[in-house]
Amino acid sequence: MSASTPVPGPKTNHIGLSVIDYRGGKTTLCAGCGHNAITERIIDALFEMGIEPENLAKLSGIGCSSKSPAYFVNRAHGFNSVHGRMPSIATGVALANRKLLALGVTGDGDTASIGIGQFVHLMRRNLPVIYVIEDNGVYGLTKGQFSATADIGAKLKTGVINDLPAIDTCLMAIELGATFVARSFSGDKKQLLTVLKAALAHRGTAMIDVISPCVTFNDHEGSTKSYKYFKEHEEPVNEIGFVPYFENIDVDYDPGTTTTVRMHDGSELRLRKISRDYDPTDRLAALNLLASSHEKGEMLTGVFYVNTHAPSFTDLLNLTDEPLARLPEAVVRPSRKALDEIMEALR
Ligand SMILES: Cc1ncc(C[n+]2csc(CCOP(=O)(O)OP(=O)(O)O)c2C)c(N)n1
Ligand code: SF4
Ligand SMILES: [Mg+2]
Repeated sequence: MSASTPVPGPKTNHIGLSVIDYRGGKTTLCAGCGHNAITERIIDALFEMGIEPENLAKLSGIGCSSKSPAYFVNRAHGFNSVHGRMPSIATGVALANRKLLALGVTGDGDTASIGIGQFVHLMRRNLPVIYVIEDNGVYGLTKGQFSATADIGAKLKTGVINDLPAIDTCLMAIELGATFVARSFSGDKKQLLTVLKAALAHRGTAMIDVISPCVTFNDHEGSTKSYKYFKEHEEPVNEIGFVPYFENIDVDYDPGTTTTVRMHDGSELRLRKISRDYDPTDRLAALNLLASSHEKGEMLTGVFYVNTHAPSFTDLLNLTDEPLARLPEAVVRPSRKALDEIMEALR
């Protein structure tokens, strides 16, 4: 290269940032942990969608998975809550400042064990939040006990067999009212990235259960959440295509086999049938699909359900356009006269 040849800079997205702007601290998780691969995909998705780092609120509970937000987008807001309590914090964030993009990262223990009560209420509210479960079937941080998403018959390294049925967080989320529900695999780069980008374009609860093997405590023979087992048994129900609103939407597809969903920001999600004849906009069909897959022991992935018409929690509350957190005191605080009248009425 001659001295005058300009050196190309890093690739930038449509808001002029490079992928470096979406990185976080260096991971302290085990090498090979599925959670690290999910972090990489989250970074790629936020970069490709051109999300403003300062507009992002990263939320989590406690667990190896809940440490993940420290490893992406340093410039974002962040709140690492108590074990299983991330939904309360996410609700506060989304209501206090509706302009922020709330992204929760949690574990299967954080969500389906200690946090299940919080999880169900978050799902039924359809709060605008992206809720990613890094699902390894165990409590990784506390040395690998079974979590409530462990499959019946799965075996721990110690030989202990799980004889309780698994909670299916996707089935629960659809039943309760979440409006974008998907399952993916940390080892499936393309599918996971596409699902995350579509979730970023959704305005309602986007619940994504990502199978994420724990290489230290749950990646052995007898585990149903190991890399080997999931690679051999994963069955995608649809091929997922996503065209963001800022790209040419005019791409060919076959309407006979593809369901196209227009997302809130104008992007298009295209779900092409693979083997099954089912419509991901039909809630009952999605519930049936997941319930029957349990009977057969199938490991389905894909976008199971999407509904862009249901009102979100913030729509129902009819919040002001100006974020509540930014309203001046004169607007949010009752006058002295109004307070005196209230006190008088209570005498
Ligand atoms: C109130 C409370 N109870 C128990 C614990 C101990 N604890 C920490 S993390 C964890 C489970 C984490 O499992 P999961 O959410 O699946 O995350 P992973 O480590 O597998 O990613 C438990 C039980 C705690 N920190 N706080
Ligand atoms: S213990 Fe398991 S879940 Fe935790 S960082 Fe290591 S591999 Fe990941
Ligand atoms: Mg776990």
